[in-house]
Amino acid sequence: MPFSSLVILTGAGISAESGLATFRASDGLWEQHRIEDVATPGGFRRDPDLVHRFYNERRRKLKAVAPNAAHAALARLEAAWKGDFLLVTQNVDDLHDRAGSRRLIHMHGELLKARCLVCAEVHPWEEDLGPGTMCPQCGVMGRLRPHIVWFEEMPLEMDTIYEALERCEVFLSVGTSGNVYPAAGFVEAVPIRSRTIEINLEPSLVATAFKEHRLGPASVEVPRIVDELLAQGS
Ligand code: BV8
Repeated sequence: MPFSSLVILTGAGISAESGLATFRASDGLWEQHRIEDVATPGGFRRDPDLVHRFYNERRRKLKAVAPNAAHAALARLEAAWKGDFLLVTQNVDDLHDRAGSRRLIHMHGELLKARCLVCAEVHPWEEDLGPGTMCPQCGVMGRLRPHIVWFEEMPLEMDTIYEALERCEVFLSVGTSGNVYPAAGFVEAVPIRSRTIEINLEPSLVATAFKEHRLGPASVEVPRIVDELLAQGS
């Protein structure tokens, strides 16, 4: 089965070795803040300055880190893969982009983009956001939000993602705890005969839904499976 259809899902674990904290590790980002205070629409309505500070800090940190061997391996796989290929990330960092991934969907949005609540324009955004920030498109001040999908908001490009899942022959999940839906349910949406592989430091909450498991750091296990997939062509 040369170069079958491949869908890959990544989570915060693939960026951990680049130095970005994951969400549920002991040093997780959420430790300093309750999820509902910084990653929900209600939290932003209640205290926009707190939410802006939370994302401004993460945007600054992102400039100081770099993609790791796992990000590079997935970009290499995409470049050499002759079948259908889609990389879906839950991560809002740009490490897959910087590693060269192109057929990539950021289903939870992107830290380096801002969206205007007045004109809905999405802008690339590397600096801080705050009450004094003006929308380059409509000129209104202080109505820009991080282009991030918060809890209770609909993830992006779900139709494209489910179309790819429903016809994929290989589904690979890397570095996600299986806490957050709908991403955690993707493995249930692939055809029953597909190859399903989970790479993680420890079994995720949905590990039993996968046929194959590889426990270990992404920087070791992802280059390894990429070499195998390219050698087999499937
Ligand atoms: C939705 C952006 C539906 C923010 C994120 C009530 C009302 C509405 C919805 C719900 C509800 N109750 C529950 C829900 C569903 C909810 C949900 O799942 N909640 C959870 C907490 C129970 N989901 C949603 O709200 C989603 N939307 O359902 O909309 C809807 C329907 C109709 C109409 C409207 C809406 C939206 C979810 C998106 C939230 N936004 N991110 C931000 O980043 O600031 S989610 C956030 O968690 C990140 O994106 C992160 O990627 C994601 C998942 O976490 P993981 O990536 O898995 O990271 P984690 O730390 O958990 O795990 C890391 C793993 O890596 C670990 O297993 C670790 O062992 C491993 N690891 C660590 N190091 C390594 C490693 N592995 C390999 N190598 C290493 N070196």
